[in-house]
Amino acid sequence: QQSRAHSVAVLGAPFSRGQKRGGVEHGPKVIRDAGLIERLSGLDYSVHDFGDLNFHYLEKDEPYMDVKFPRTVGAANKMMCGAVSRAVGAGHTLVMLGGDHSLAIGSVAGHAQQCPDLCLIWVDAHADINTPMSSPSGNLHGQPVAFMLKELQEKMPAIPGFSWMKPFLSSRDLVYIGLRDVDPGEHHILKDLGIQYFTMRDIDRLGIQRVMEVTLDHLLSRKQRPIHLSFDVDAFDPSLAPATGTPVNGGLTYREGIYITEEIHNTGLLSVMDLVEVNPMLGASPEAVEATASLAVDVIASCLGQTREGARVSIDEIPSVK
Ligand code: 4U7
Ligand code: MN
Ligand code: MN
Ligand code: MN
Repeated sequence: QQSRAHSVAVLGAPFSRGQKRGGVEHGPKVIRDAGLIERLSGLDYSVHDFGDLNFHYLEKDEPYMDVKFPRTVGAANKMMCGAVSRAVGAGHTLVMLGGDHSLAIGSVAGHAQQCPDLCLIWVDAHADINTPMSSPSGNLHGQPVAFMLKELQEKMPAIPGFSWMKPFLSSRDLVYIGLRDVDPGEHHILKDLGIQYFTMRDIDRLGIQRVMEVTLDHLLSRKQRPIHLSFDVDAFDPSLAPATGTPVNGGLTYREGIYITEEIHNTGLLSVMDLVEVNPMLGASPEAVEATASLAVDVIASCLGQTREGARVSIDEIPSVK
């Protein structure tokens, strides 16, 4: 655990076939350009930038049922799974930069290969738990959680491109935070499986402090185990994160978002995080794109120990008159 805490690996995932809007494949570049590597190095980590994965977009990839680009998304996630598994196996804390949220299938699957007892915190406006049958859009970025859950196994058809994986996560090991746009089929699944979730309304009622207390208690009270954080930037209010494909009004404030990540850091158990759905082609202006990317950097830095009270330093690092 100690050696792990001192080495952070960053992996870019320029991929967009989990949804229809172009540009989200440039997410890793704008997040790096906003100063990610420098910020993490400043937190006293040895930072390993693994660069970007090189995904292949298959030319012939007909929809299966209504699911768009199944083989392309399946192959990308197979590659993602291997890369995340190797990085975690080598002892790094991993930061995955998306790309669209379909990539979480491979990211969490690869993490689970090394840490079968992991738990998952999904911060998002959306539940991303549609099955191919319940999905209103056919876009795989709205379905990643359905691929992971053991309890949904018999509701999932065999999708071409995904034969390399099988479900690995129990629904009790997952908590959602920030929900405010949940499809009817998704709501049914959440209730049916008794999944722990906090909508924006719950945050309004309970406050973010209580939400994090219940979240961490739910996941960690029986035993301490590795945390996978999958953070969709659209969890934030669109006024803060405008450059994203599926914005929904009434999202997290800056302070709520950062409180979530500070609490996760304070557990000492964060093992892998995804920061996804930053799309620089969708900001109304260059400033809007920069604001979204810089928010993404703040979220990641806060997950890795940047605090609002300032860093602890030894007394001889502080300039004095004598
Ligand atoms: B994201 C949606 F129908 N639920 O399935 C769907 F509203 O990764 C949106 O959270 C999914 O941004 C959004 O297509 C996926 C839709
Ligand atoms: Mn979302
Ligand atoms: Mn999402
Ligand atoms: Mn989105």
